[in-house]
Amino acid sequence: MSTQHFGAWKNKLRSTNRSPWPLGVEMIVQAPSQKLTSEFAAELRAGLSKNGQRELPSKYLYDEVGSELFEAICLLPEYGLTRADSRLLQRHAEEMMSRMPTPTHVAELGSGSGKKTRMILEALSKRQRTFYYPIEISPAALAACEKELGQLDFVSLVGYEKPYLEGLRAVAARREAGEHVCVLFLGSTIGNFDRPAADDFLRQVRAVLEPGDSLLLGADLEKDVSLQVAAYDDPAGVTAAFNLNLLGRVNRELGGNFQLRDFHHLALWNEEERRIEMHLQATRRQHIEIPGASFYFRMEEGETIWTESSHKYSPDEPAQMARRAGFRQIAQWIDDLWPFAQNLWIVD
Ligand code: AVJ
Repeated sequence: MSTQHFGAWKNKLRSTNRSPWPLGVEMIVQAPSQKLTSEFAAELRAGLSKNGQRELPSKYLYDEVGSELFEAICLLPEYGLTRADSRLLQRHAEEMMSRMPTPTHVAELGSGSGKKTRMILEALSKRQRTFYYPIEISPAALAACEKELGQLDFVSLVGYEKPYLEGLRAVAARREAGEHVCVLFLGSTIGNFDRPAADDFLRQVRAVLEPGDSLLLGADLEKDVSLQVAAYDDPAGVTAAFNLNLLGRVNRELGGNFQLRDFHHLALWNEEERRIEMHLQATRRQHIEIPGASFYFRMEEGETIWTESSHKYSPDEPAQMARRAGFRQIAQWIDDLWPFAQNLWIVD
């Protein structure tokens, strides 16, 4: 196609494109439900109107684009976390599942694409027919998981597009006498919670469970700070794109006017809290309008929006967290290449 033709074609399309964003975007982004949109708007208003540090909840990073960018992050050489998680499951899933009573069904908090879970389901299914309940608020991630694991013929998959605890309660409500539940919380997603909030969340998970049930918790461990920072600030800019896409999502779903080019991705190690923080820093003063959330504000040059925390743990920390939440840690496996732990907790 010659440049001239291309130009003419583009102009023709542009004149019929009445949406505020580039052509074609509507087709690739699923319209979220009314309820989810108003929750997004409410949480966005609450986070962005904070005095001092503005914030956006990290769970909103995972729309269709964000979920794909996260899959790409998992392939980056600097982000060893997912490979360590997978290696441990690969090596020890049999042993882990051999410790479960029969029958044990699997509920996974934040299924992601489902790739890691296959090893657990295969190990369990050697001795029983297994129900698998992925619980995931991202429809894109849930669909990917159903595609990856829905075909296993020894597994019945029932997905819940719900927040973690709501989904878990729905799973528990289905349980019949003598059936046990193993909750998977992999990939160090627990790290997105502040330490007190993690305790509180794990206690709420425990409250849904019964003796003989279990929780397999993946936790990324503290390591050399430069390695830790590089994992969240890769030179190819994939993590930056993942972070910036959150503003893109606000623009698409709530009609915001964030200029993504006027923000800079930051990954900082907070020594006191022992966590990586991702921020988006305004590189110039700007007026932000988000009509879908009826929210308007000004950002000063250098000001940041805090978008995610990824807490890092000492090797002993998971066992202490287990105790505080009413579990008992019965085993821990640590990867030998990338400090990361799988922690197996049971309810006595
Ligand atoms: C999926 C929440 C575990 O915190 O390491 C990756 C998300 N953020 N790179 C993490 C993430 C930036 C990831 N978790």
